[in-house]
Formats: sequence, C-alpha cells, structure tokens
Amino acid sequence: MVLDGSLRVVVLAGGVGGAKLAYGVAMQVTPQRLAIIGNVGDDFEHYGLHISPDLDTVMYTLAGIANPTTGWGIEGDTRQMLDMLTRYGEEPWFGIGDRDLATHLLRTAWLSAGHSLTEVMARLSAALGVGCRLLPATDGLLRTMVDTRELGTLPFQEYFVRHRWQPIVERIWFRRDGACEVTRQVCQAVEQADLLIIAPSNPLLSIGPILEVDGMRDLMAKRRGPCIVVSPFVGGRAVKGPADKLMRELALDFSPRGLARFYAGLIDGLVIDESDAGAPQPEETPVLITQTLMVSAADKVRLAGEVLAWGGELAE
Ligand code: FO1
Repeated sequence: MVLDGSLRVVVLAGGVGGAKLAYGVAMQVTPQRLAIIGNVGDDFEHYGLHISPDLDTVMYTLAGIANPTTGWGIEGDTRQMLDMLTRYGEEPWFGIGDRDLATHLLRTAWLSAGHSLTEVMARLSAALGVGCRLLPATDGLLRTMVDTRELGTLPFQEYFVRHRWQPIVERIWFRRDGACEVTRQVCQAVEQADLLIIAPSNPLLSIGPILEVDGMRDLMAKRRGPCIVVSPFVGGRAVKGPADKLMRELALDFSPRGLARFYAGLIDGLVIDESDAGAPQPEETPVLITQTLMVSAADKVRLAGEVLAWGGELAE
C-alpha cells in the first residue's frame, strides 16, 4: 500500500507519550482520515468537576497549546485558582491551571446537560482547531483502580499524582458503572482503518483500560489493516512515568519479547528503540528498530512517518 494522505489511520493513545506520537501522525494524515482513541480510565471527579486528563493531553498537544515542560496542562497557564484553594485551607494536590479549569467546567456542564463524553470532546477539540476525531474509548464509566501494598486500594489519580506513583502496586483493576461499551464512532473508525497504531503509552495504565472496554478487543481482532505498537521503553526504562516500575512489581516481562506477548493476537509489528536491540526479541512479531525518543516536533514527525511507512509495507 502506498503511503499517501488517503490512508485511514487510528491511533490508540494514553497521556503524554501517546499525544506526542499522535501529533506526529496528525502532521502527515488528512484530519478526516485520522481518529485518536483515548483512555478514560484516568478520568475522575474532583471538586465536582469531570476531569479527563489523557483526552485533554492529546487535545492540547494537537491544538499546539500543551505545556512543553510537563506534557499535560496548558502552556503559560496560571495557578490563581489553586492559590485560592490553598487559602481556604485545601491541599490542591491535582494541579489544575486557570485556563485548563475552563475545559473541566464546560465538560462537566455539558455532561450534566445530557451530552455524551464523545460529543463533549468533539465540541471542545473542534473549538481548539483540532481537525481529526478525538474519541473516548467509551462513553460509559470505567475507572482504573490500583491496589497498593502500603495504602490499599487507590483511585488512579490518587496513586499517580497524589502519591507520585511511589506505592508498590499489587493489582490493577477497573471499576465500572453500568455498560462500558465501545462507542459507535470508535467502531466505525476501527472498522474502516487501514492502519492501527498503539502509541508508546503505558501498556497497563493507558492502553490496558482502552482494551478493557467491552467490544474493543473483538473489534481490533477483526481489523482489516495491520496494527503496530510503538514501545514506550527506551533502554529498558519508561521514558516518562511508572511503566517499567509497575511491570516489575507485577512480575511482567517488559522486554520487546514481553511487550509482544502482552499484545499477543492484536499486533502485526513492534517498533522498538535502538537501545533495546540487545534485549530479548519476539520470535514471531516483526520488529522495526529505530530511534523512538520524541523530544522535538521533528522527532515526533519522523517517528510517526516511519511507523506510517512501515504500516503501508505490512499492509501489502
Ligand atoms: N500530573 C501530575 O503529575 N500532577 C498534576 O498536578 C497533574 C495535573 C493535571 C491537570 C490536568 C490534566 O489534564 C492532567 C494533569 N496531570 C497531572 C497529568 C495526568 O493526571 C497524568 O499524567 C495522566 O493521567 C497519566 O497519563
């Protein structure tokens, strides 16, 4: 298959790493032909607001307004609301900036008015000039929960942000409230995709909750084009966040071979960093070895270009 703007691409993305690759893909694929499926396991309610950190990270990154230092939040945002909370005696452990707050206010208001999260994200991202579809994996309630040795069961953001992912994890599970099915929009995007890309996001905390949505694995198993996963590890360590720490704690193999096993039945190719070329490799899954670290915009576009080109070759 020739790589041109006509390829229909779906990217499964979590937070910062996923957003970076999604940006690179968005620079090369016609917006109408690109859908990003985002993780809602990180969503939570905070001071009555519905917060969707991973979806917002992708949205701000594609809109070109993400904070380049943290990867999440908005560049140049201020902390007046947080300072006021502190004055009231609160401990604002979750850093919502003043501009970011507007996103959570509107999302909460629109959800309360009866709109789905899919509709809300479509409206917010269109207003920020994002041309592709940014689709929550489900409109149902699915929340990542973490059983820790020291502090018992924690909702995801308490584990990740409040306790800076330091507690030792014994189990990850998902709290559901009612049906958690893939949306019509996700079904359509995956069914029509010529290429599926699993971004370099945490397999357990970012991609895991997407695969946990009812119907998602079946949908991916019936894919018409190839599915490529980009490893989130460089030199055997997570580029950002706790992926390697977590997989060690859960006794999971996070070498390229382990990653291919984790995604067994779902992927046709694995992209790894050249620093991991000496680690155990999968026996059956084809591997592309390249530089996967994305620091500059050029890095994101180059890596995405290589993945798209390889996807085109695997589809032939
Ligand atoms: N991550 C942090 O480590 N500390 C924060 O205070 C924080 C605030 C925050 C606010 C809005 C938002 O959309 C994301 C935010 N994140 C913060 C990132 C986020 O919670 C995690 O990186 C993801 O959930 C993991 O992918």
